[in-house]
Amino acid sequence: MELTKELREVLECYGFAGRLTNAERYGNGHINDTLLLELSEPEEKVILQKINGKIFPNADELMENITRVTDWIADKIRQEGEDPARRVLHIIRTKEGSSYYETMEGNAYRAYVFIENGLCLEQPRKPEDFYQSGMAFGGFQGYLADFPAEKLHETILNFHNTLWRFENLKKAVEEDVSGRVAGVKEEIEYAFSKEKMIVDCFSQKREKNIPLRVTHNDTKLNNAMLDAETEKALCVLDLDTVMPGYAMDDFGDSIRFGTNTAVEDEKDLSKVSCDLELFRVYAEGFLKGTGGRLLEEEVLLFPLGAKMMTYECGIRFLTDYLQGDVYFKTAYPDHNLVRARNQFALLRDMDRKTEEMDQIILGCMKKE
Ligand code: ADP
Ligand code: GN1
Ligand code: MG
Repeated sequence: MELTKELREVLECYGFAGRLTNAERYGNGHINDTLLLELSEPEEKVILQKINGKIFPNADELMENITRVTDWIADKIRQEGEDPARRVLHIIRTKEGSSYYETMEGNAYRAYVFIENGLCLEQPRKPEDFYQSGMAFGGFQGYLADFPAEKLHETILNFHNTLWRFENLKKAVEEDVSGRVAGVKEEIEYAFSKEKMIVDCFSQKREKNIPLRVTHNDTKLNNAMLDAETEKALCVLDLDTVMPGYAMDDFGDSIRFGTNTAVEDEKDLSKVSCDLELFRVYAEGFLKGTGGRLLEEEVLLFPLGAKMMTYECGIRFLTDYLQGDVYFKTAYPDHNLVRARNQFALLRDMDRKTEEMDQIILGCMKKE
């Protein structure tokens, strides 16, 4: 890959010891631009990310969160007598000792030590993979259970406030800036028909006093890393959205992505469904990872968390489609619409399977 003037400026400020031998785009994230840098003499691999400034305008607060959380987890791992090297992200500092660098153009870049021999999957190859990712995300919540939440900045306001997302969709429909509303009447109608579920979820959280915890908030399977050799959980990546949140949402977002029998942008909706066996193994792994720290009331809301996160992601894709694809990276013009339809198909299937999901959760709670 040809280095731009800006990238050369970034490399200069990091002052890596080795000579750059290769730089290429890496991973499948929808938000940041991720590069893998390979250096030689001495050999080193680095993940360099251009932080998406439209989504995260305050790099200072963002990186302060990530520094605090990664330092905290590394300490916990050391206290367990283990080596944190591959178990948590490690920020590489600039020559001046900063956790990120802002270029002359005003873009923020950060660098992480590349974790060797890791696996980030788009779909579980087998149920055990999903169990392990449950362990990783549940464990993440476990490590942060006594973290002082008030020290965290809210990097994206209203991130998992589904009611706010719903209002945003309504606004996007009214404004119709891209003239796309007429072509997606059916999807909009379906999204609007779910208002009761949102309201009901909010009342349940209030009535049951569901606590706010420090959560990851973006628990997609490809944000957890497994060890390629042992196939066991290694660490959790993509810490941009670590903020106070609900356990049911971290659980639910993983279910949305990982139990889907198709990929998130599969166009053939007959392939989309929620795999209940994967739902069960994830619940087991996640609960094991949290180490019994969650209240019964929180765990009982897990199936609703899965439906809410699937719905929320669906309306976020649909809103972005109506707004002209300004948020998520897209590879073709209808990409966001395809993703929205996919999430709605998954939600329809989850609605059919709610009772079974409830039974599975009850079964897991008995085992714990
Ligand atoms: P985005 O916010 O765009 O999703 P991520 O932080 O999730 O960006 O990074 C995208 C991908 O890059 C991850 O899914 C993973 O495959 C890879 N990745 C990120 N950080 C590391 C790391 N430190 N070591 C190895 N791979 C990484
Ligand atoms: C984005 O960054 P990435 O690709 O892991 C998004 C999530 C969505 C997801 C849908 C900061 O996640 O909220 O659920 O895409 N992250 C942000 O695939 O908006
Ligand atoms: Mg990611």
